[in-house]
Amino acid sequence: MSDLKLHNYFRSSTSVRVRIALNLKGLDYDYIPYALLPDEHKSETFLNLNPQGLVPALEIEELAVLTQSMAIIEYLEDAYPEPAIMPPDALGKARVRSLAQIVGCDIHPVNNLRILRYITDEFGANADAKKAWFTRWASEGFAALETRLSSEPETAEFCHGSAPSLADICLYAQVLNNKRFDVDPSAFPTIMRIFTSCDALPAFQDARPEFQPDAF
Ligand SMILES: N[C@@H](CCC(=O)N[C@@H](CS)C(=O)NCC(=O)O)C(=O)O
Repeated sequence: MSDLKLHNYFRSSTSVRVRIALNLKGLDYDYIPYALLPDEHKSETFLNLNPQGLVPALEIEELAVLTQSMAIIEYLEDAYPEPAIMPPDALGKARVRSLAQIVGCDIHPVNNLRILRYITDEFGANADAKKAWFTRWASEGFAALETRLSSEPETAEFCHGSAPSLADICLYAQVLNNKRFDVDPSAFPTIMRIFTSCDALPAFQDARPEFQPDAF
């Protein structure tokens, strides 16, 4: 039993993000799964934790329930500063947040399960249309991310220097998501090079969907 309980789902990319951050910080946590397809995240039990009905939520025993993956990760950074996943300087922090938010604010939200369900239920989108929708927004965001990462001098082994940061966490989780929808990675060589660097680290590997207890 740990003081930290992660309410999440194996395939959820926002859950992947938080699992990576917990792993990078070397924190043990209890894994509490919610299957999204049968809507377990809409159950009274989960809505009591997060009225938004979205995973992940990080429960800190007797203290708080945190929601929103970026806020959870920034909490972990504040509460457990080592190893750092944000640069020390203000400009570096702004750059890392900006890269991370291309994924977190501009790619992921429009491709979430509830959006894909909505375009299916309200507008009759079939599997091909959903794939086209997903690819449109993922590719547009990744094109900008690729341009920045390939041209900005702060990019090195990882998005920002030689250690993984919040930007790498978001990049990694989104690359895994893109694979599910067959988004062609060939246009994004820098992103894929950084993905490979991340994938070599156990903290990232161990967070992959296929290694979670609820994976099927
Ligand atoms: N901005 C939120 C998004 C959370 C989110 O959308 N989670 C997805 C899984 S990746 C979810 O719970 N989807 C359920 C649904 O769309 O019904 C975060 O970063 O935590």
